[in-house]
Amino acid sequence: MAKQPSKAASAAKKPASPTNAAAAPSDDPDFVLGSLQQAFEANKRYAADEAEMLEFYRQMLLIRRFEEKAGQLYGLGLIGGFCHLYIGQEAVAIGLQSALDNDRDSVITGYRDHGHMLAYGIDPKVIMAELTGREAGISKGKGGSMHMFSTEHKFYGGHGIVGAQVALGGGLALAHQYNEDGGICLAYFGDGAANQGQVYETFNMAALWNLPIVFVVEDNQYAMGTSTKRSSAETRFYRRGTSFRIPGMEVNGMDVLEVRAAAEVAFAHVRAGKGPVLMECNTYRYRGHSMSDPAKYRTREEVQDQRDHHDPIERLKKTLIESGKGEDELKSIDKAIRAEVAQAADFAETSPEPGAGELYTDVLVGEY
Ligand SMILES: Cc1ncc(C[n+]2csc(CCOP(=O)(O)OP(=O)(O)O)c2C)c(N)n1
Ligand SMILES: [Mg+2]
Repeated sequence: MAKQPSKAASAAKKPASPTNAAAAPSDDPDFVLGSLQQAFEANKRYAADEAEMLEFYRQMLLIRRFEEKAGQLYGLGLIGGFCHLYIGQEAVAIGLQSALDNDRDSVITGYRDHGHMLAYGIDPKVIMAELTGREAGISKGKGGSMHMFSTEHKFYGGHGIVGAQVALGGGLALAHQYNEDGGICLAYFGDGAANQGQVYETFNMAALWNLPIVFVVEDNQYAMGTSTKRSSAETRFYRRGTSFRIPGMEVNGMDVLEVRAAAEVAFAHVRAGKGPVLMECNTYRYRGHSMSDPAKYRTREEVQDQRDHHDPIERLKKTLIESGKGEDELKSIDKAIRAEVAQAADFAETSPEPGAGELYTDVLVGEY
């Protein structure tokens, strides 16, 4: 039988689920790509109180100083393997993760993952010790920069295979739905990963099964040395869920209050059982793709322009000062963070390496 025009079937508006896969979600005539965007646009900057703003400021600054220090330790040869810094993108992780319910929600990301871990308030010492491959590291020094994990926090990595975390995130969301634990999954990926096939397989299943997941494209404008303009036919990534009937949101990822406002709208939608959301956060990485990137594909001026005119920490600082905070108080926050990061680096340099026996642990899961 030929496919019916969708309007004729408007009565069949049942959400699909793994156990109810026969209902056709495309029979819902009400899909509007920008439905959530409208709600978000109406209230685009989260009305944070002073304490919240200071906390966002402190958390973003912690990521910035931590990453600067990680860059130094890498230069000194204390961090092996790859190391991808998050400098410039801080507002994305903080704006989104500050809105999560850490008792039930899960997070998964790619290899640019230090900031997402710091956003939990995890002690910077154990994250830095992971970078230097020490026993005290959050993955006992065996994960390193790209493969950090904390099941305790429901943080599921840290993944080096571009785009793989999106499909795994779909699995996490399915587990939330199956276990009826009320949690949602936040799955981050890059503009480059957005061109991976498995991303769209996941979109399809997530929409079909109404999974509780927020897909976040951190569009930092480059995938290694390739700009989005050179690699992507559609650079407005929020539109890429359209054919799966996933509403899209377009967010300034350089403004933590804007990201947080978008998070409120997206999370409420997903938590209400209305299925996935695709959020594009427009951002910029100041450093190279990884520590070994000479960054010849862009000009110094381009980077400087972002630093001078779009920096997320400076933007929030301006808002704080306009609301009456003194520069001195903000400086003292920076001083305290620098001291905390210096201590984390000392710890990471001086704590012991894992014993040889660790080679045989965490390799296979036990019986279950
Ligand atoms: C499946 C796969 N293909 C290629 C690579 C090599 N690779 C590592 S990072 C990267 C670029 C990804 O860029 P993007 O998704 O924009 O994330 P960003 O690094 O900008 O955060 C590539 C191609 C890989 N790790 N995995
Ligand atoms: Mg990118």
